[in-house]
Amino acid sequence: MRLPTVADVERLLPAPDDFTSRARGPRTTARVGTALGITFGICFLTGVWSHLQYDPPAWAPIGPDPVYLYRITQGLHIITGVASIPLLLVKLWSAFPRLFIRPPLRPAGSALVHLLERASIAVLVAASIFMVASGLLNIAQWYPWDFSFRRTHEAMAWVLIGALLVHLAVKLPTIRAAYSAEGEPGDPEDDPADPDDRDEDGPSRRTVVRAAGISAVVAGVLVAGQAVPGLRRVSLFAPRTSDGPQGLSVNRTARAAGVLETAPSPDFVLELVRGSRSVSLTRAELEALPQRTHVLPMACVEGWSRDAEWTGVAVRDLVAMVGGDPDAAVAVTSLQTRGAFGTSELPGQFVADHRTLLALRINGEELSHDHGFPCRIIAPNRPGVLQTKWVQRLEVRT
Ligand SMILES: Nc1nc2c(c(=O)[nH]1)N[C@H]1C(S)=C(S)[C@@H](COP(=O)(O)O)O[C@H]1N2
Ligand SMILES: [Mo]
Repeated sequence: MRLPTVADVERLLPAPDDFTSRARGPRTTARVGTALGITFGICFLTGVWSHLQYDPPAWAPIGPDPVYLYRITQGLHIITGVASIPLLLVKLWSAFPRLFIRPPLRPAGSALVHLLERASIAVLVAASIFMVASGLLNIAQWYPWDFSFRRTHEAMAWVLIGALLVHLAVKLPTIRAAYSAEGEPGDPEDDPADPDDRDEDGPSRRTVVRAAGISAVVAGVLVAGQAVPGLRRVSLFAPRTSDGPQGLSVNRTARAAGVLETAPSPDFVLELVRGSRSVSLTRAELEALPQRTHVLPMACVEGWSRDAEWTGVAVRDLVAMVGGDPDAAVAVTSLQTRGAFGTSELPGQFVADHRTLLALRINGEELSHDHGFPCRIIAPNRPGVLQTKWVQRLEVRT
């Protein structure tokens, strides 16, 4: 028995011409690719923005205004990310036959160029799939990995955008040609009288491009209800549209945070610390301080967001009680014993804003245990993960 040769294996693989669907090919790929470029572009920019809001650098001090900014950018991030999924699938399908192009073996130079181009596409496809999959799993709050979601998702975004730019540069002539072929007389894909055309299989290019576009819009609408009030009822795919207690979803429950006993305890006191000065306040004492009420959104990184009416003590009033400046930064610590997000840092501009509250009530009711009883932070234009619940200690930085 002889071993199969390269030529034997080659004969078993399909060739690009074996794929007969007339809807595949550069014109479909270019159109769906343009749409995908737009959704990926918005998703990338809003993602970078989210990282800046999460951890504002000194050169980009992001403040409390506009109040709804993060709600909008992060809503868009999730909507465009999800809308990318059908576009990505159709694009891969339309270019799939090209995977079977036999690389030129000579001259060595063109073989190398071919290899590099394929490698960049491999990186692009792998990064795209990783971004979409890790983003979706994060929305579902399922972390079947050991790495930090935030750091890895961000690092891969840069890999993706780099590979995308290389891909665009390499394909620019093909993309141009694909667009300029549109509407030319004798366009074989659109001529039902063309006998060649009738031999080919499947739906037309127009049908496929249109279906990809409609699927992207439908996918986007299905998650949009997490953030857009009017779409709530049609958003079947939004994992957290359902009203949680007091009209607001819950990400981490009191049980998951390990505060079931400490948070409702009658011994609870809020510690207010500045240098060597410190003040302890019971919940009743907090309630006796001047209260303010503001309507502010809760906007989670996972794309869900909702307005609520919050009532509590302005953080700047508390800072003043220990003699701090009205725009001093404040370190927030919660009672939480398990998992991430138990602490946060309020930059000075948020403290200075009288809408930044240590909230005691939501929508007119006492905070429920899952929403952060006895007290929680709520500030305008902040990512949800920084709106710390079950606050136990506020330390003024100056
Ligand atoms: N201590 C603590 N606070 C927290 C969290 C947490 O895990 N621990 N989760 C945050 C996240 S990710 C969000 S989106 C908001 C949600 O607030 P809610 O559960 O009251 O709707 O709380 C934030 N506050
Ligand atoms: Mo969140």
